[in-house]
Amino acid sequence: MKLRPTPLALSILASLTLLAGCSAPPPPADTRQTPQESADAFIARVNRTMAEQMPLSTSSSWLAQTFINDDTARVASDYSARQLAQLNEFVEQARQYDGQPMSEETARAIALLKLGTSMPAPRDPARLKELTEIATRMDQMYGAGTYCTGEGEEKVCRQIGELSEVLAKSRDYDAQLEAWQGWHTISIPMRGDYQRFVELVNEGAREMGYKDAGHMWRSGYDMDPDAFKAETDRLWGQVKPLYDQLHCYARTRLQQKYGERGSVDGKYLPAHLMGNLWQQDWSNLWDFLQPYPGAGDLDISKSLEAQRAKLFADRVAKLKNPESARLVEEGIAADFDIATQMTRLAEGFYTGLGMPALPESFYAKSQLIKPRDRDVVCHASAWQMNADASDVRIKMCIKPNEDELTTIYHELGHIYYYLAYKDQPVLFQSGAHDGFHEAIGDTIVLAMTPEYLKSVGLIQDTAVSEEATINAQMRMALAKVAFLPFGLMIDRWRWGVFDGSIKPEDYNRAWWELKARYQGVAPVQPRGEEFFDPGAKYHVPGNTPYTRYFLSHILQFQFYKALCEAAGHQGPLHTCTFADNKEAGARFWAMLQKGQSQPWQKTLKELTGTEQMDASAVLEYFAPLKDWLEKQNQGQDCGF
Ligand code: X8Z
Ligand code: ZN
Repeated sequence: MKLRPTPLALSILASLTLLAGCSAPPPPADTRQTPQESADAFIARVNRTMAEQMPLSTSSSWLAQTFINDDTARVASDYSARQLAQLNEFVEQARQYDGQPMSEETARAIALLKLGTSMPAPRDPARLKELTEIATRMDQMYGAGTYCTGEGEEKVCRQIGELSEVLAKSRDYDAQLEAWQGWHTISIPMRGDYQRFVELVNEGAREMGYKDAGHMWRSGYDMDPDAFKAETDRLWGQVKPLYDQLHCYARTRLQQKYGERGSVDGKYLPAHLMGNLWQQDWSNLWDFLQPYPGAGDLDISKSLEAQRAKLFADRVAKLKNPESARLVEEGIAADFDIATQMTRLAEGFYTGLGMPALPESFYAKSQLIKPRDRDVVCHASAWQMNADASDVRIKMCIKPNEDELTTIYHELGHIYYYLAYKDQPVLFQSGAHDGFHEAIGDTIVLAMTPEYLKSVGLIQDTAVSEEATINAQMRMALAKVAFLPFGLMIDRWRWGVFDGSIKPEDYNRAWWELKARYQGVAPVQPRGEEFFDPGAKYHVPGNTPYTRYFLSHILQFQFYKALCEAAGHQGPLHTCTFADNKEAGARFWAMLQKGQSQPWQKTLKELTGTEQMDASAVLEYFAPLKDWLEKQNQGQDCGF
């Protein structure tokens, strides 16, 4: 992850990105401290240096993720090392201001500087270099992850896209199991690297004055890190009863579909049957979890696939000589056309709120579809390439389905945050906290009601009935409620790994214990320590903190409710869309512009009237579904 300013999604750039790296050794004179430099002057110099160095370091990360090979890895590791060394130097220089009087703004900037990376690096140059090389290698290993079967001419290799597609579409028990297990082979070679990575970031965190890297991560929330942990427990307690109902319903349906094999020990959801490699989103099980088939057709994926098929057919119809090489070309062109149309649709939601159009360079420079000729990190991310945000991009491998469409809205949430806070000093160019950054696009996804989907031609009709309401609620719940315990368990695992309570010889056991405890999910065959299943989830090798997504899944309902109120919505919360509402857009934009310039509690209050994260808006939104689920689950032995 990047150093400070680079916001979160950047974060996604992961371990490599640290914000400002050096442009070339020796460090420019500006990075050296002059005697008697005031704290204000020091922070101004840090901001200036980071802004200057941002384009080169982000470009090196961009290349390493969009063109995976040893050369890009070498360059990216090198920039990451320079940047981390630079950060360590700035943090060291900042110590001289400890306890001195200074403006609130400068004190905040200095505090943020110390939290400027999720990959704190040892000061020792050899170990710092080792760390950045490991981080880059794990990131690229994940991106290049491939599962092959068969030999010679029979050899078939599949990457994350094809394997995910099996879980999304096939209902064959064994085909799903093979795809799931196949993907989990790609992380086996990461185990040693990860263990060393943990030692090195812990050393870096300790040198900065934290107990370990997890303690450092928990310190980034304008509150005591222990209180922060308690806060996540409290929020989880608020939503767990809703999750339990959804879990029980899904398990019953799985058992109806797969018999005894539909659950593990009659309690847990089988990891490979949830439509998603990590069981974090169950939307793909719509075919058999849909409460009322036919009541309100919400099959957006079908409609996007049809649009892509039409784009392809129109291209083929124009061909004079449709030989197979041309058909492949036209297929790729159609993939690109539909990906661009989906992105323009998402942009339209933001501009409809009164936000600016994306710069044209966004479309020229983004990676929207998977290139044919090389490995890339397909995991979606949003990039701010320079401090004035004149160059912003997304990197995705878009396919025409609902999941990907909502991910585009999510990524554009990051992009609009970058655009909104571009006039802040670099150290304040970040989300109010990282959960805010993750929540922007998702708040908009909540406003994609059936009425909105119809207005943009993604569904034909909106049905008004109790059945249709439950269907629409279930569609959201499979994405948002199913996610909640997953959002929490990843960092429960990493916090334990960083503080030493989870030992390397227990990495996998601890992982599955947490999956069982929080998500109620289990593998159908033993997953011993010969595997390293955490490494099969992007954010672990990518070193992106994950609690942000849990917080986002609470906050986005608070934001949504506030924006609905701003738009004058009357009636039940789940019926609101603020699409095209300029008042809601202005309120949202005002929040984004603040960036990280003030404590998040203040920012939250300005939008919602409260300083607390609170799941009551989640519960209000899903109240109809919760009632319905409780009725469905009557007589079942729920719980896990
Ligand atoms: O990683 C992401 C985004 C990029 S910040 C695509 N998300 C999490 C995930 O995929 O695991 C969004 C939801 C959760
Ligand atoms: Zn994100």
